[in-house]
Amino acid sequence: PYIEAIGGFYTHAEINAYLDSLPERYPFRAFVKNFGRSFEGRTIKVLTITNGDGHPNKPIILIDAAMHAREWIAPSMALYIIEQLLDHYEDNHELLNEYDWFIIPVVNVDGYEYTHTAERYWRKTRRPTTDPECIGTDLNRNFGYEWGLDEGSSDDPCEDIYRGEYAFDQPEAQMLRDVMLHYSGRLTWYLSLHSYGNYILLPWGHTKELPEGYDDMFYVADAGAMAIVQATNGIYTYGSAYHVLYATSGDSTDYAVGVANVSAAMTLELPAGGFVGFDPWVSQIEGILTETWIGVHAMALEVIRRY
Ligand code: 0X9
Ligand code: ZN
Repeated sequence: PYIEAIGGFYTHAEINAYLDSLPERYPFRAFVKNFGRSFEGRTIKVLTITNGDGHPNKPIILIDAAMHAREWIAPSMALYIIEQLLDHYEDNHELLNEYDWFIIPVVNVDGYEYTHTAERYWRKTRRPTTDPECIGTDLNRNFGYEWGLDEGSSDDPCEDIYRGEYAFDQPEAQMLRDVMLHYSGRLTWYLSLHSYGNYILLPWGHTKELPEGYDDMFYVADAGAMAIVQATNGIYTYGSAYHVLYATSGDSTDYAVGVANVSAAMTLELPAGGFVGFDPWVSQIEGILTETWIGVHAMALEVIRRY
């Protein structure tokens, strides 16, 4: 099944079928692992891309998307990155010389499916909560580092930033934790794709303090934002999430840096589109993906230079 990222939006089943087709099309360069199952039993797939030189234990660039179900441009961006690294390998081989890339196009698989079948602007998971009236937990408040702060998350199951009953009570967050811990020590850069707002958000989300290594992360974000701004005359804002956007407690980038030993972690909020921001017209997809790729490419080069 051939998918073209710029061609439209795709369901979880279509994306999984596409991922499964890649190892055969790109032997020795694309590998697919089923890393976990969602609450509703869907398989969550992790795609590994290498340059095929067989070198084990290279440092890793980890990218995920669709932690929030309605942010459809994010999994499309993950697919576009996959296309750049596989179909356009000749242009991008320097990104794969010293690094392997791990890409998880859909983390919140149940929520993502739900936005295709029932409620377009659903954000959270689909697991019932202690409140029979309200379903779903915000995966990006469920990670176990400084989890549970009232500034930046909610204990109310009916809120969109509900943090869950305890850290990692969501299987999808467990899956991402397990990937991070399994490859901890090799993980150099973790990029979490979200929408929207043209932000590159760095840790911490839970405090106004800055983490160790903030300066290097900042220069990576700077490289990405400046590359996009030069190409588009647009605006990108970058800095610590707490300062630039708002407080978040229990998010995946804080966990990556605070626990999983990731050198640089950031949240990329892609540009808005469509009626409400989360729903770009199909005609807007190509522009958003090509513009964002300029930034991701520049950040990857800066990571390679810096770490
Ligand atoms: O609130 C969030 O989870 C993210 N924004 S979104 O509109 N996609 O929901 C921002 C999270 C940023 N947190 C850190 N960088 N720590
Ligand atoms: Zn989001």
